[in-house]
Amino acid sequence: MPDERAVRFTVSLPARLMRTLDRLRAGRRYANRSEFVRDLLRAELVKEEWTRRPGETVGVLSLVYDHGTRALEDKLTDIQHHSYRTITAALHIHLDAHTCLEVVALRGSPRRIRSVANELLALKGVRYGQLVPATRAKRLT
Ligand code: NI
Repeated sequence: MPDERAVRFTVSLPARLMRTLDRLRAGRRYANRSEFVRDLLRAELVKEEWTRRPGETVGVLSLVYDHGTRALEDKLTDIQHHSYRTITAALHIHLDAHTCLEVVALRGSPRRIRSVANELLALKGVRYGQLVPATRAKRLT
């Protein structure tokens, strides 16, 4: 982490909004407002990375699917092999006799990651899935 001095500044908020800030901070177990506000700003930077900045980023896709759906595992594997440059790792968990959870790590442009994720999510037999944008954290400090 670069050695950069913290800068203090004063923020004025309506009392009600300040109570909301403290409620959210406490609910998410932050010990102080500064660390909470820093992470809110970092979350905005990740959003910006995924919407406005060119270049490579990373994401995590979860997939829950029925192990018994005909040819689904073959299709999932085919797509993952075809997209081997984008999919860096996959973890398969057998949740019960019929249901699988797969966690897939993706790397590439936001557009490419979304495209591969959507291809996997759209397969028949995938019951639930969610792409979670992550970051290479180049601009978060
Ligand atoms: Ni399984």
